[in-house]
Amino acid sequence: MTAHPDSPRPRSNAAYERACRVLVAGVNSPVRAFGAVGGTPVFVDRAEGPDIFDVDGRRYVDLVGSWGSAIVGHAPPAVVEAVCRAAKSGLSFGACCAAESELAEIIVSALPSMEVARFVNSGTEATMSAIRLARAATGRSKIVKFIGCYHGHADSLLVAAGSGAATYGVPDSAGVPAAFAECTILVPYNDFNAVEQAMSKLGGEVAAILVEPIAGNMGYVEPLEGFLTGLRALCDRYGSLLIFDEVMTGFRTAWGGFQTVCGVRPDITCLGKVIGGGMPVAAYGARRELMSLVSPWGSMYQAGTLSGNPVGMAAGIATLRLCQSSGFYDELHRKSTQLSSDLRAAAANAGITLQAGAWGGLLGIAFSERPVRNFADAQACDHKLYARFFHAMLERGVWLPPSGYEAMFLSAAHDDHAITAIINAAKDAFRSIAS
Ligand code: KE4
Repeated sequence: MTAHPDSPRPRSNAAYERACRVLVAGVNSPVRAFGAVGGTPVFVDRAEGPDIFDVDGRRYVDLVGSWGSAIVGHAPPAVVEAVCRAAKSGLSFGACCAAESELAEIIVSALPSMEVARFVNSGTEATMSAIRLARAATGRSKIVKFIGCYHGHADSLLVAAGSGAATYGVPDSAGVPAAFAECTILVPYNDFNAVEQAMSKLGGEVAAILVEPIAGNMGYVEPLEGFLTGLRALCDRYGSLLIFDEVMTGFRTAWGGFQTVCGVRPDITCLGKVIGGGMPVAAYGARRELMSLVSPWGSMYQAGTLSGNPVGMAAGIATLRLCQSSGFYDELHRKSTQLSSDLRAAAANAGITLQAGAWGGLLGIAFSERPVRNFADAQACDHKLYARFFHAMLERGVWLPPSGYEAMFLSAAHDDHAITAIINAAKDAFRSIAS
């Protein structure tokens, strides 16, 4: 049975009609509108552990996890309790509080490349600030970015972006001045020769190379052997800074981030999602000498009303404390690699070739005959088949990302029962879309 994208969810449909009267496309972030998979967005009532429940009372095993924030599952009691306790003492002070230092101490202790951090409220703010810092530190204006990587919606980064923009087939966003795009050099992900050529021409003008160490916004794309170390060497050769955007991979692929796995030390790291545990918390950071340029220590201005607010800090501290439990990431990695392997096998049994990969709690699939190495490969995947698979899984109680350009997110709450449910649904869903 391939479910009709609009299978009866009367309360969701009514909620969506209401939302469309006052919110752009009824959503507060484009990917949620189901534009890439068709059908009407499903409205969530609540979430708990590995599960999400819609307003029509249906239950789903969730593989979006608030796009990575919910790494210990939804509404984890220890985190909810910490948030409630913090909230009772005030929601935001606009002044210093010890919780900011406590969360920063956990983060910098996990990342050898980071001595000093600055909290912001979104991944977009983190990458935007990191780029400004690189420009302030080098006095240069150009940034090298990889086609298909998504770093939030700062103007200079919405040039051949991945994620939402790519999903809508609009790699360049309206409203981005040409002058901004001219400061951004675009090269294909995993194409070291292309980066080397770009740097040989413009390296002296490049403030930073910005990269997702595992790309999670054109599906799931791992760096080829030597790619990240090569970027490090190029930055050293031309005096540019290396920025790792670990908003998605940070504290998800490993304690600290993928930099602790690949052994490449970036100059600046951007974090988000997991470090807020679902609350709007993100950060950027670097060695002290670089961060000394940030206001009010230095002349690079960056600020934020709600940055470091006590409730977000409490959520982040409680979440990271749970991530520090023994074997946390080994178990996540075991489950996600097993799941990606089982998905590949289930697809093959239905005569479908599926690419699938995983690292830590991050995984992804692609309907493609060959491995996905860059954005062109990602675009060549069968996104229509992904859309059918999305709805077939939704009808079988599994909530996948509503776009083939997204990655999937496993949590510590996804126990064997939840993973078995995913695989059983997938076996049936692959058969239904293959017919
Ligand atoms: P936010 O501004 O959405 O907090 O973070 C932007 C960002 C930065 N860097 C990376 C590597 C990211 O993946 C993101 C945001 N991720 C998307 C998921 N592909 C968020 C989902 C959405 O846009 O609704």
